[in-house]
Amino acid sequence: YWFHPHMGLQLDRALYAPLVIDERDEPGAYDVDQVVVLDDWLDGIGTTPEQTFDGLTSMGMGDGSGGMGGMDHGGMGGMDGSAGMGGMGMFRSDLLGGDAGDVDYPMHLINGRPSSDRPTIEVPAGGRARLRFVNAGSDTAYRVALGGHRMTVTHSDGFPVEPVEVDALLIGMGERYDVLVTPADGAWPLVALAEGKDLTATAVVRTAGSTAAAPPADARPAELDGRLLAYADLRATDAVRLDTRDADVSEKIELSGSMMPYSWAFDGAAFPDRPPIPIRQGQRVRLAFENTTSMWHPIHLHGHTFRVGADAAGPRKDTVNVLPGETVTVEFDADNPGQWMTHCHNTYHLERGMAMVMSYVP
Ligand SMILES: [Cu+2]
Repeated sequence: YWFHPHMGLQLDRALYAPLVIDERDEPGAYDVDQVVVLDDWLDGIGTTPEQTFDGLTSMGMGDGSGGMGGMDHGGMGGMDGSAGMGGMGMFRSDLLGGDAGDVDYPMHLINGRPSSDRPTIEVPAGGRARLRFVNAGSDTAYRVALGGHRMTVTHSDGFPVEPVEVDALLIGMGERYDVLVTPADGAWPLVALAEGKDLTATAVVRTAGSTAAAPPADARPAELDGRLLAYADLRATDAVRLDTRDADVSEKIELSGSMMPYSWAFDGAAFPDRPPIPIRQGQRVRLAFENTTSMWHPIHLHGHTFRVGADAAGPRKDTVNVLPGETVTVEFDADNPGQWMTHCHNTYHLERGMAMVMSYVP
């Protein structure tokens, strides 16, 4: 897990930390336990997050000349989109169904470090490492692979899944995956490709005592284009499955909005205007997120871990990527009374109001 604020754009200034909860009877056997936090970075080397947000929200407003009015105010560094903004369909990804992101980050980080100062993860020779990936980015999905190796996925958003072997993972903002790897002797590139943005964050996985040369800092291992984990590959373990039963509350929520004007919301109503969904303790709740926008959204629910899809074996998660044109259905049991947000985990979409409340009522 990880914890972080939902106040303004603080998340894009790295106000967050990982949180690892060890199971009392953790069945996994591994020699190294390493959190791998992925992040997109611009503060101090590009525009500030606030300037970036102002630039995005001023698109399509102003004088309307060529649809770019309003972009000429201070801090945006001109009209070429090079100063933090990557809107206007600049970033494309087939894996994300179209528009990959809104913000042009100059740098991508693993555990707070750029590729020029990349971290090394040391694993005993012949040993097994558990890597806990967290995408703490604000506007970037990462495609992650370890050169020369496959990874065995064991957990989705903190919940166990039946182990599945893949070459690469696509991780949306807010998503977490745990994987096991047993590196062969040597030094291997762990690469997080900023999906659709053509930049990488990297680390080196090195076996103890290996004198192998470090892989190039700009390595793009073939595994990035190998077998990619799909949600359909993930099956919750028996112990954490959510049984199938009729929903007491069933709501469709439209993911709505556009780049111009820069407007993101649920059902066309930015927070707090979308009415809360009332739920009662003990109810089964089904939410269908229908994405009618041209951009993907990682949708996150607070206070609960839902099941993705209608199958009892669907993975337990709390964040799910919904691609353009897709409808993703999730279910959860109302077992944690309170007022809980569900929101898009794109920090800039959230700041624009892509959030609403699940409200427990008596
Ligand atoms: Cu979004």
